Amino acid sequence: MTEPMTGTAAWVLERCDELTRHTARDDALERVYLSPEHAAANTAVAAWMRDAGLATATDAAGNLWGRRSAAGTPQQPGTRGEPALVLGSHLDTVPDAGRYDGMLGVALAIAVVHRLRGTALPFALEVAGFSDEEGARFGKALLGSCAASGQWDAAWWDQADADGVTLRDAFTAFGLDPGRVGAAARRPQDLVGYLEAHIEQGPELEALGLPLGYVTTIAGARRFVLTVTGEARHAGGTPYARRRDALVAAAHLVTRIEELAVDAGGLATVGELRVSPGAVNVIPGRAELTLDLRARTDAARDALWGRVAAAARDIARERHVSIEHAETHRAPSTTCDERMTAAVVAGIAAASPEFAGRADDVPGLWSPAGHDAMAMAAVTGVGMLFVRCRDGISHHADESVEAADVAAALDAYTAAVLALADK
Ligand code: HGY
Ligand code: MN
Ligand code: MN
Ligand code: MN
Repeated sequence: MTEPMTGTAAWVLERCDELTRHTARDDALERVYLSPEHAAANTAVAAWMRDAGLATATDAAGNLWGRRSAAGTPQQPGTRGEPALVLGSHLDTVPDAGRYDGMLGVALAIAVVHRLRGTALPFALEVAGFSDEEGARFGKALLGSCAASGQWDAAWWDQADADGVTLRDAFTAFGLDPGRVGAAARRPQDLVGYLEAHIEQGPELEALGLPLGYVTTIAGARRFVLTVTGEARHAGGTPYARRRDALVAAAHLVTRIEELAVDAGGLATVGELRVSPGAVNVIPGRAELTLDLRARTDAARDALWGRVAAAARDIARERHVSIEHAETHRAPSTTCDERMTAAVVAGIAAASPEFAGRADDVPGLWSPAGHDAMAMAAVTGVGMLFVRCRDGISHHADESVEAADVAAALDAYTAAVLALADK
């Protein structure tokens, strides 16, 4: 089969297909931070970047960068003295992932660079392939972009994965020096702004019958590990009056969390539940569950957490167990930058026949899904371009996009960069 022309939607889709090869499992797509698959994906994407005329480098946190100068020549990422517009997204995935969450944004960014070859710009252009947006391995999300925006917290080093490997040990095993993670931080004065193209991961654009939209604000999630401790006892010999069943208590908590979230108009997800000792004839003595909380505002999210914590205290008392929590991630809700967003809107309006230049018709969406743009907002203005995805499905192998929408996104993304270059 002939390779699609670089800088086309077909080429972008082909890259997303190719990246599915770098996975920890042969039955699903899973590529987590500091894994062999992460290294392999960085190698593959770096080759695509160089082919697009970028010089490439991996930074001190495992993020992949490609850069061209304002004049259009390959230039070492992070070069100072010539501020850069960064086009980025992430290369890591959740377990059983779809192939477009993150990867579409990186492939689109490289395609834009292909489109702009030979075009001088008033700023350098960098493409970022962030290394850990999902937080799937260590619990803390946005690790790659937090390092790139100078927000790394030494408290994260001891967070461990399901096998007990700490972030610090995984860093070293990957060939990175924990002591140098600060070197990944980009300076505000070296950045013009940050743009990210991403699938919507929701149903709004499909409901509107539109291929593209821009992002107004991005929800900041708070994530916790809740540990329920009861008492492991014999399944036959222990009467109910003597039981302190950690799993039954956790089950009450899970359904109560959903009731509280629905009442509050927030979003709560218990994504993982580990029970021990885990035998059919032993009453569970311990249940550990993860909790992801989001809402339209940080205040609403925090109020929801307060009610969840109170419910946990009530259930602990009623069921004679203890319920402790540890917060593993917290990100502030982010409002996208006016100038970056105006460029995204202008790009969409100019590039999509649905809008025929009418910027006012371009839909602005709240993003309940988190993105690397949230971290990059700490050092530069951010703008996001959303691409319709079928039925809003994401974090699932059935994630899918229309080639025509990807073509519209590529045109719009390129036009947005040129709008910032005032071309
Ligand atoms: O969880 C999220 O919202 C994003 O996909 N990391
Ligand atoms: Mn995701
Ligand atoms: Mn994503
Ligand atoms: Mn026995």
